Amino acid sequence: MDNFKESFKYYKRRKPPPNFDEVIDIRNNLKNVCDASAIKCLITDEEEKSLNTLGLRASKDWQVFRLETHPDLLIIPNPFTSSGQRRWIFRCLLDFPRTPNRTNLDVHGLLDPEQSWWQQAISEDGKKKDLMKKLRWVTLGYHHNWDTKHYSKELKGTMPDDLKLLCHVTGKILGYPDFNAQAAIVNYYHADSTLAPHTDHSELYMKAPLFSLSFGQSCIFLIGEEEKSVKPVALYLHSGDVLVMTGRARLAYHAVPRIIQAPACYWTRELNMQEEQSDRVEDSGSREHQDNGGHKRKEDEEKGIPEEEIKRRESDNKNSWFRNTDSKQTDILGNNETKRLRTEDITSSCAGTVNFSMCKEELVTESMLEELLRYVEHSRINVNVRQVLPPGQHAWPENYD
Ligand SMILES: O=C(O)CCC(=O)C(=O)O
Repeated sequence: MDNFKESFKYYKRRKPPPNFDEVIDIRNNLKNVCDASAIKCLITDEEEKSLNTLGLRASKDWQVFRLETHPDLLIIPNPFTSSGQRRWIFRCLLDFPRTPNRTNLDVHGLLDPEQSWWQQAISEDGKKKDLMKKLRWVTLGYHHNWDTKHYSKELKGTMPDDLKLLCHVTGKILGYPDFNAQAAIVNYYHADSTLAPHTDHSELYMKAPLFSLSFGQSCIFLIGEEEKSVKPVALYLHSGDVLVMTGRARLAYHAVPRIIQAPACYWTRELNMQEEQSDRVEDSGSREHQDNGGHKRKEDEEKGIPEEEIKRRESDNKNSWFRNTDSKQTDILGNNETKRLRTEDITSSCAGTVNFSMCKEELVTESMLEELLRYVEHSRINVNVRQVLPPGQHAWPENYD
């Protein structure tokens, strides 16, 4: 009996909608979940510094959980800052879907290889062809052939350095210091998209963990065992969540039966906060509140906002791309106009970072920025990163086709 399929169909169902009571939501309830933060390993100062560059919070602020039923499945609820999330969203939309990386649109001849998917998708012609909705996947590094279920020895794009570094440092924190990201599949989901039950077994080396980063809209993720007869467990994945499949979970059936509206725009959180603060300033008529972090903290405490959330907000604020200088900070808080996204802040912040290459050259106009954020208001992006070859092995076996 395929109990996995039954659960998949159940959570996919529209009429009547399923009951979501059993779905694990780590942000709200730790039922069936264990705190595994104690497994975190030390990283070097250099690596710790790189976290900030990669849009991640300090490792001491990360939480790690395991499911009671699946102790090899590790979940880090949103280790990203809001600006970090935006940065990765832009990477996935502006940079990754372009030659030499491969997309599902290549075989249809719908894309001009000289231009990025995004440039074409926002053009009048691209809108007619509905290119925005038609992009379903991009492969980075070794290309995965969906028909043969094999990686291609020859068809290989570059693995972006920032993504490699992100997985390397995250792996090190979780006790997998040798992880080497060699291939990634970036999945693009819309409201009605699903990903059918499957296992990931095309990699020649299955002992390495698999890293899965989620951005934009939320989803229900099902994780079972190696046999389809085992009924899977359902959990929510929200924007910024990092799922790491190790050990038995690495071999387990999994699927995405449903995209769910995100409970919050985690990727614009600190911008919303600034709006809130700015509104508050306008309400109170006093500008003294603006830079008074202590006051804000006290107010949040009085409102009953949990300590972890307060810290997260403080850290978001500190790391925000939109607060490059003190004078800007005052401006942002005091001036209505600065409630909007500031293109020039994004581009200049991008320019200062390692390998977030496209952002610095690309014409990120205000309308484009709005369009980028609109995309994730309706869609989910998942970056699924794998090691393909065993450690130290660079060549493919002779008989690999
Ligand atoms: O979208 C997800 O969370 C899972 C993606 C996945 O399982 C895959 O790409 O193989």
